[in-house]
Amino acid sequence: MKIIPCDGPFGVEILDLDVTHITDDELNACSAVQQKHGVIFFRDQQLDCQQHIEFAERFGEIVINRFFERVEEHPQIAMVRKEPTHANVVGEDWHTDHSYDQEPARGSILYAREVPSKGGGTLFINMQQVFESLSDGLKETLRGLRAVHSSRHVFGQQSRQNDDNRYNNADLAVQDSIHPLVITHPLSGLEVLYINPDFTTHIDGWTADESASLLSYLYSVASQPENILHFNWRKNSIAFWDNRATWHRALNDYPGERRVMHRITLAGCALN
Ligand SMILES: O=C(O)CCC(=O)C(=O)O
Ligand SMILES: [Fe+2]
Repeated sequence: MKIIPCDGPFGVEILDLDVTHITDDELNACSAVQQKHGVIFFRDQQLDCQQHIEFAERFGEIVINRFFERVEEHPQIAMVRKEPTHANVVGEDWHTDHSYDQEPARGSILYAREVPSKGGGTLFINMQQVFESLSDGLKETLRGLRAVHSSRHVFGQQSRQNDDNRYNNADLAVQDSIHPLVITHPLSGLEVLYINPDFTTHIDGWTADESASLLSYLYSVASQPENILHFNWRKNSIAFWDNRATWHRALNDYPGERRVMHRITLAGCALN
C-alpha cells in the first residue's frame, strides 16, 4: 500500500490496497495513519454491502443510526441519498456524527455508490489542529467547560430539515448529552475541540446568548479556509473519518442530480 498526503491541511489517500483483502499489518497501518491525519481515503474499491460491513467490523463494532434511512436487508448501513428533486443534502452543516449520543461514534466509513457529474464533494476540518492553534490562555479556559449536544432540532419533531422524509424516528430524538468542550482523544491521547455547529446547543451552565458568542467565535476560527480539506468523490471511493477529531459537511452544489452513499458508523465511548 502507498500513502499519499491530500492536497490540503491534513488527510491521506491510501493507494494500492484492496480493502476486501486487507492484512492485519495493513489494518494497523490504516488505523495509525488515520489517528495522525484525521481522515483517510481509498479509491476504486469494489464493495458489496456485506464486504463494506466486513471491512468496518475489522476496525470495531458497528452502531446503527436511529434516524437515517437504512439500506434494505443491511440495517447496519445508513443510506445517504440525494435525489434530483431534493433541495437539501444530508449533513449540509458542519458536524461530527452522533455527538448527541452519550457515547459518540468513533468514526464513519462512507462509500460512494453513485456520484453527480460534478460537485458533491465533502469538506473536513481537523479539530485537533484547530485546538492546537489557540492561545494557551484560551485553551486553559476551554478546558474547564462542558457543552450540551442534542439531536432534537436536527432529527426531532421540530426539525425543518426533513422536507423529503430521509429521516425517521423523530420521536427518538430526545437524548441530549454533555461532553467536555476539550476532550482527550481516546486513541491518540491528544486534546481536541469537541463542539460542532449542528448538534452543540450551548455551554453547560451558560445562557444561549453567552454560549453563542463563544461558540460562534470558535466556529469562525475552525472554519477558516486554510483549515478545510475538500475531498472530491469518484464512484467507489471510500472516506473513513475519525469522528472525534474532525468535522465534516457535504456540499449541496449539484442541483437536479442524484448522489448515493452508504455509511457505516463505528461505535465509540464516553468522552473525557
Ligand atoms: O454525504 C456526505 O458527503 C457526508 C454526509 C454526512 O454527513 C455523513 O454521511 O455523515
Ligand atoms: Fe455526517
